[in-house]
Amino acid sequence: MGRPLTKPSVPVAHVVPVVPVVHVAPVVREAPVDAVVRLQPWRKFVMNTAEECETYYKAEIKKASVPENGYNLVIIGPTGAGKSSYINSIYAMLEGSHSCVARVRANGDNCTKECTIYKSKTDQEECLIGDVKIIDTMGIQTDGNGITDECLNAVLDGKVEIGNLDEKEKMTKERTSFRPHAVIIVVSARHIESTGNDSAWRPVFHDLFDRIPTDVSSLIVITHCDMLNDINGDLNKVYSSVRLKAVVEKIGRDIGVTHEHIFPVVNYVGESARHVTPLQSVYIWESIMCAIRAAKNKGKMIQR
Ligand SMILES: Nc1nc2c(ncn2[C@@H]2O[C@H](COP(=O)(O)OP(=O)(O)OP(=O)(O)O)[C@@H](O)[C@H]2O)c(=O)[nH]1
Ligand SMILES: [Mg+2]
Repeated sequence: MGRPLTKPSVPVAHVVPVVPVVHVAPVVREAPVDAVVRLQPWRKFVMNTAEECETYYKAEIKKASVPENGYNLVIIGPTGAGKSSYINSIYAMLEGSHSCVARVRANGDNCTKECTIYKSKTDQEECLIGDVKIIDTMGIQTDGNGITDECLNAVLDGKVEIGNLDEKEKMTKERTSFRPHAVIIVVSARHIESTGNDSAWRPVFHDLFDRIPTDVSSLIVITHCDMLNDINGDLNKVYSSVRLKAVVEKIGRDIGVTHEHIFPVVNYVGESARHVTPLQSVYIWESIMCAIRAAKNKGKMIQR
């Protein structure tokens, strides 16, 4: 059994006191409002411990991603949001150790320069996510330097040129064989927090959703949650962070997404990438489970 995610109710032990009880009027101190709010999780874990959650998510993913179903998950979002890091995080969990399949940017430059497809190296029967392919894309930028409109449309239509396929694969693949079954829109919590209501990003997101074909599911993954002030790297605080809750609400309000399709994660980057832990993985498992289920069920999940 691992560490409980929420405090289980402790049974009251009946102990006979061996020393006389001195009755002192209790000092009642009211908890600061902020502390009360912080302790109230706005989202619950499905199980009591991170390990139990992992077991549950893995079983659900296995059920949804049977090998004969090949699903394409396309990752889209602003440059620097953490799209490639999210893919690395998924593979880190699948492999149980730090994975660096996708190149992540280290400085200001946008890093992913071409659409890249990732699939598990292990046999489909053995791989937890079966024949699920994850397609990384170039970042969206408001200054016109990111992914082009044409490329974005091609990605959403499955007709994009995938950079890392060898010539033989390119020849044998139908160009539409990369049509997405689900689109994962990756946004940074810090970015959303810092954008005002008149932000240039709002029309970009609206435009993006309008382009997603109606039979393709979409969901949102929020990265950089560890960097919000009231989380500050403490993964236990993700679902009780007031700031993150505000970010989720802002996305829900501005983009028109229901909260159950928004998934906060902390990617395996930097120091945290050294060890894959159940607690950090829980958030990522939940998002990928929902993406695979969405791919299986099809149909747009965004309510606008
Ligand atoms: N602290 C923290 N850093 C993150 C997280 N996710 C990504 N990063 C960092 O954010 C930076 C950008 O990550 P990338 O994965 O390259 O972002 P991207 O969306 O693929 O960027 P482009 O390829 O340029 O579109 C890197 O320095 C990552 O280490 C996260 O959840 N927490
Ligand atoms: Mg990238």
